[in-house]
Formats: sequence, C-alpha cells, structure tokens
Amino acid sequence: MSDTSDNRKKKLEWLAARIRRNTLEICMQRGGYAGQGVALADIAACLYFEEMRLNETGWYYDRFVLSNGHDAIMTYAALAEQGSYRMDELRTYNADGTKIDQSPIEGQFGFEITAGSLGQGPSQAAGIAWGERMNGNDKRIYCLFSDGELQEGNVWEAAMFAGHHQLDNLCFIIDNNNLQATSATSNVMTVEPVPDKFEAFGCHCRRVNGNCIAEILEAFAEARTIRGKPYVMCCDTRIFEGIDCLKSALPMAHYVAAANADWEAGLAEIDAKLAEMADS
Ligand SMILES: Cc1ncc(C[n+]2csc(CCOP(=O)(O)OP(=O)(O)O)c2C)c(N)n1
Ligand SMILES: [Mg+2]
Repeated sequence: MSDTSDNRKKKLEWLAARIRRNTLEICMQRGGYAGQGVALADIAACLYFEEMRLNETGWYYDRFVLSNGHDAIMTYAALAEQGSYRMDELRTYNADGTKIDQSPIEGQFGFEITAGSLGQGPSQAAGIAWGERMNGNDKRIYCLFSDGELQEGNVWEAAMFAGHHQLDNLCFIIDNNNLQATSATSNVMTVEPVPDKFEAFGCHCRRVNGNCIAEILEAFAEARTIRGKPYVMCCDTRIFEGIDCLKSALPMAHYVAAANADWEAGLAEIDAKLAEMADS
C-alpha cells in the first residue's frame, strides 16, 4: 500500500473508531441499536468520508438511502463526526419527544425516507436511481439494508427492477450480520447464498468483510467501474464488531439496554484504541 493510501486508511480507521465512540454515547442513556452502529462504523467511515462526493455547499452530492431504519444510529454517529449533528442533541436519542428517533422519518436531516417498516428502501433507492438517470444526473445512489430484510419480497422486486433497467448508478450495501432481532437469520430462514441470488437478478455482487476498510474501499472502487448492472456489496458483519468487550458480552444483541458497567467498559476500550492511534 502506498503512503497516500496508507494515510487514507489510517484516517478512515480513526473516523470509524470515533463513530463507534459516538454510537455508545448516543445509546448509553436509554438503550437502542448500539451493536449495529458499532458494527457498521467501518462502512460508515468509508461511505461518508471517502466514497460519497460532496456538492459545492459541502453537503453530499451522491445520495444515501437507509432502509433498515433502526440503523439510523450509524448515520447519526457519522454525521456527528462530519459536523451536521451535535452530540448533545444526539444524546436525546430514544427520549420522549425527541427529534432523534430510533428509526427516522423522511425530512429528518441526513435521511431520505421514512424507514421503520422494513424492506422498502431498496425499491425507493432503485426509483431514485432511475429518476436521477432519466434527469441526466450522474449522482450515485447508495442504499443500506439488512439480511433480515432479504426475507421481504419487495427487496427482490427492487433487485429485478434495478437489474432490468441496468441501474449502474445504484449500489446496494447489505448488513449481512446473520441476525434478525430474536435469532440468527440462518436459523429463521436462510438468505444465503446472497451473491448468487443478486447475480441471478442481474446485479453484480461481491462479498465483503464489512469490517475491513481496505476491502470496503476496493468494493466501492469496483462498483464505480461496473457498467450496465447495479452493484451489491454483501457485507459480512457481526454485532458490536470493533469493541471486543461488548462483542463478547452482547453477541446477539439486536437491541441493547446494557448495564452502565458494560457501556463504561466499551468506552474505555474505544478510548484506549483512539489514544493508541493518536500516538502512532
Ligand atoms: C415490515 C416489518 N416487519 C417486521 C418488523 C419488526 N422488526 C424490527 S427489526 C427486525 C429484524 C430485522 O432483521 P435485521 O434488520 O437483519 O436485524 P438486525 O441485524 O439489525 O438485528 C424486525 C423483524 C419491521 N420493523 N418491519
Ligand atoms: Mg441482520
């Protein structure tokens, strides 16, 4: 890896650690979807700080559609680091009367769609991608959805539509964490082999370690080279990946209302990592 790409990787690792820290801080008051926010921090760092292009106002030119609304915490944590949200407002996450909903509604800053009812993002993202292309825009559309959502028929209709219309401005990012609320996805109703299924619908699909920044960047770069097909990044992740003490304490935690001691241990671990990075 050249110096430049090494520095870029270090910058993104730092941002991912900051996003993990923000996630814990947002969640520790009243609980929420901390495991997903932590696990998705590497993808969020690459997406928000490297992959999506900015417009002249400094906001994103490319568009991000969050389908699995409960992963809003990832966007809050990333946009806090980017400067669009203050941590004091994000600490009201999940409080009565807050605007910082656990699942976002359309119009909330940084969110394109209302997304608590799962399975609907891919079709909306495909429609947006089609519309942008019809309008002659070269915007790229990124849509995050989950392995649990792969059990919804609407997702496959979106894949069929996107494949048929050769929407190569569309990039699906799947949080393939083998968890769907109460149990492992592979126990409830398997969704594998995910890449073969999307390929059959006319998409180009690559399986990615969703916690390896180099692999994520490579996939995003490849996505920009694929012509005539939507791109699918099937990102294997695990709840709380990147904070070892929480990953082992809460391995299948779809929703977390942890003890104070767990949150404090998680913060201590991530702070030690940040300090180590600052020294290197
Ligand atoms: C249409 C719809 N059906 C069911 C639910 C209830 N629900 C909320 S989260 C969830 C699990 C979905 O799986 P996934 O997004 O993979 O969960 P995670 O990996 O984040 O634990 C379900 C079934 C919902 N929100 N929307
Ligand atoms: Mg899941």
